[in-house]
Amino acid sequence: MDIQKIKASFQSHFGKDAYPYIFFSPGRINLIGEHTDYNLGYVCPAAIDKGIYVAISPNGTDTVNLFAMDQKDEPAVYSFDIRSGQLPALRWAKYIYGATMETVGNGVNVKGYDALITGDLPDGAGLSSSAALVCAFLFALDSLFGTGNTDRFTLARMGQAVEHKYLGLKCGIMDQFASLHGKKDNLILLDCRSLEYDYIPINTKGFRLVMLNTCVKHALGTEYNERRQSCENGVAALKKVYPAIESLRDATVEQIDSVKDSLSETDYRRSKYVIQEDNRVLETRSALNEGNMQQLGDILYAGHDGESKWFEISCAESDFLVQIAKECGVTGARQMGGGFGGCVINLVKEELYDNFIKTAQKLFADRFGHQILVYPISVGQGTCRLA
Ligand code: GAF
Repeated sequence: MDIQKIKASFQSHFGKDAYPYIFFSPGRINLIGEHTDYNLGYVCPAAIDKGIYVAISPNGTDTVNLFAMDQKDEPAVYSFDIRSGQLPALRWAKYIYGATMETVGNGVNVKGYDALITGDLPDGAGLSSSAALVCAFLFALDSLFGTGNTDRFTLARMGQAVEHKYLGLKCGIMDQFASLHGKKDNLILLDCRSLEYDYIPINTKGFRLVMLNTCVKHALGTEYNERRQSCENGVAALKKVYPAIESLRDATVEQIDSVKDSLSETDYRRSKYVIQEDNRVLETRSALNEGNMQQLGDILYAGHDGESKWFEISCAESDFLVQIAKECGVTGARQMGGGFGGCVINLVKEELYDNFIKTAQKLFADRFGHQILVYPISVGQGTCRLA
């Protein structure tokens, strides 16, 4: 993205004298560990080099004026009074209102500001555009009106609170954590209970990581929260027999099997998926450390199978792409993110790459009547001020 162009757009929208600061927060991929974060387990995300850019300047009033220049689904302009306590009706503005209110709640004396939002991250693609938006604002408001020293763990928790309180999505902490803690060319192995994390350099020599966007958009909501409820039901059943269990992170496959009869079939299946997915993240760490790409690929396929059949968060388009990947000899593939569409991540041998992409594009278009989008993965830095 061209910073000068962003500044020029800001100035033409808000008036020539305005001179904005520019902040950036990235989207994320997740190699493995889906729906494990709110079960206090493990995840393996990374920030990507695409994200949300915010040009922002205090305006000396109590009013926040927003211009979301790429917005197509809803009106692109919105204003609110910081003291009104009125949740915006526009979905995109809710995130910014929430980030503003959480910053106020963190003891910062936030004043009115003008802000332009733009970016190069597709929304609804499972790449966490909403976490990128929220983290960009949390970081910017802390820098502009606070000390700028709020630690990134706190900002990640505030970002999660925005989803919970203002959007009603009972998400975990992975997306906000990854956006804020991204490091170029590194995956993050995060323990979502302790928030201890390790950076793992991405070393996939001879292979490429590529995302194929099904272009099936799905704003996470009821179905996501239902999955979380199933997991909580699983924990409640386990706790009766194993009182030390506080979350699915603490349970083994044998333990969930032993309480199968006290759960609905759906809650049992979903809880078991989470326990197995947690194990897959830990196996992924070993596979990466040993450079065992075949093992990593097998884990990705097993993860997709679990998402599709056990946790029920896949869709026909994602299943189709994973099947094509298998048939083309791709080492591993799975749907990525919260579910119900978005991107499939693929680990492909260099020499198979071109044929795989061509075949996937053709077969997908023949079957579903629209194109997939292809994004080679480039892992970048976390939230920062650019100017
Ligand atoms: C969404 C949520 F926001 C994350 O917290 C996580 O649960 C993810 O879905 C699934 O792994 O992105």
